[in-house]
Amino acid sequence: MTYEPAPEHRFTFGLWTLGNVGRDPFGDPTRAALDPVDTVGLLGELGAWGVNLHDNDLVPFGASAAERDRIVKRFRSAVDAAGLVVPMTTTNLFTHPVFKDGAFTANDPAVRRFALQKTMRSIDLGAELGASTYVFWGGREGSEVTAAKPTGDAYDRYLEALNFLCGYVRDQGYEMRFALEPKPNEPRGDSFLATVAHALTFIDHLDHPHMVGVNPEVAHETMAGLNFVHAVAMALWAGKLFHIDLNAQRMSRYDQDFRFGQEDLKEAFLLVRLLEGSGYEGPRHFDAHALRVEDAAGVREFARGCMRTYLILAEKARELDADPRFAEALAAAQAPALGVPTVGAYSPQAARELSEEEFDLDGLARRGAGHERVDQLLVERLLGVA
Ligand code: DIG
Ligand code: MN
Ligand code: MN
Repeated sequence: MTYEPAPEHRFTFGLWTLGNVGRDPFGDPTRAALDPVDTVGLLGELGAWGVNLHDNDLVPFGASAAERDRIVKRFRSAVDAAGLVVPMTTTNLFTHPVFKDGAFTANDPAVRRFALQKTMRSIDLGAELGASTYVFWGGREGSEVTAAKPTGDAYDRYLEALNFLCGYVRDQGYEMRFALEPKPNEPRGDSFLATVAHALTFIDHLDHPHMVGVNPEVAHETMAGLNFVHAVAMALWAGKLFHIDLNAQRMSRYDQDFRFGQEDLKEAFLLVRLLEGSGYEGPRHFDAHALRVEDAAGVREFARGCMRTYLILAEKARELDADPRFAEALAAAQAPALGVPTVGAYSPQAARELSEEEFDLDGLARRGAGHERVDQLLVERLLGVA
């Protein structure tokens, strides 16, 4: 296999990823900004399927309607010329100082109303570009002083905003679903939708929960010290994996947004194996950027690396699952038995039978679980010695 990315792999990048200029909290940009049209051309060359964007990645904040239309028309033709699609768009509700205390959860109602207005316009842009998924990352939706932002009220305002915007999409007749992107903190001290679990709970309270899913990001659950594969598996189990942000991250550090596979390779492998085996047909979106130390050539290397690593890991997952020794090890670990119902639906008879059942507890306690062999075979596959 050549590991050459192609559109059928559904790899996407945001304009902000290849266009990352290398700024960090302690340093100025190390790279020139990229014209979105150039980014689109580069993605087409590299074999990506699509390109994503925040409204202001393309249309500068405060641009006139005429300027906005000119920019969008130019972008649209570049996307078409490169043979790409725009599967996802989102709103920048975090850069402008007006959002310093939040957007949908700003204490000031005028800021909240402006955030909704900006998002409606950005949703219109997404629909115009053909996006079927609209992401909400609440970068500023959080607090540093808990007492200054009553948390229950914040959830009420967040819910009100999402309900209003679901109503807007339905009213406009847009074929669009929303994906909430959790993150535990940064830039705010603590974010309101911190993890996939927070987001799934929140979705249940919406007027139209079927319209809303999640966009889990590797770095974000990892920052919180959580198992990202579990988070994605729960989103799939709930039928709510509408999108995914792939990158790499070391635990308990600020969001690093590293190249996919740059850190925990086993977790990246297990994630690719889960996605490829789950029937998930959405974009494989790399919300990541080249290291600040890189130049334009390094940015290309970064983008190629994200996609190549994904394809290599997908091949290794297929090889592992085709290896009879692995199937044998899984059987010895009773992995297939976890897929068998324990008792099935409740009935008085089932309860009676269960209460009369006897167990060989010592025998059960003595039984080895066989997990070491499962993991060693996986590790040896990854190390290329299988
Ligand atoms: C950060 O991880 C966020 C923003 O880049 C964007 O709103 C979203 C889309 O993937 N991810
Ligand atoms: Mn991130
Ligand atoms: Mn993201």
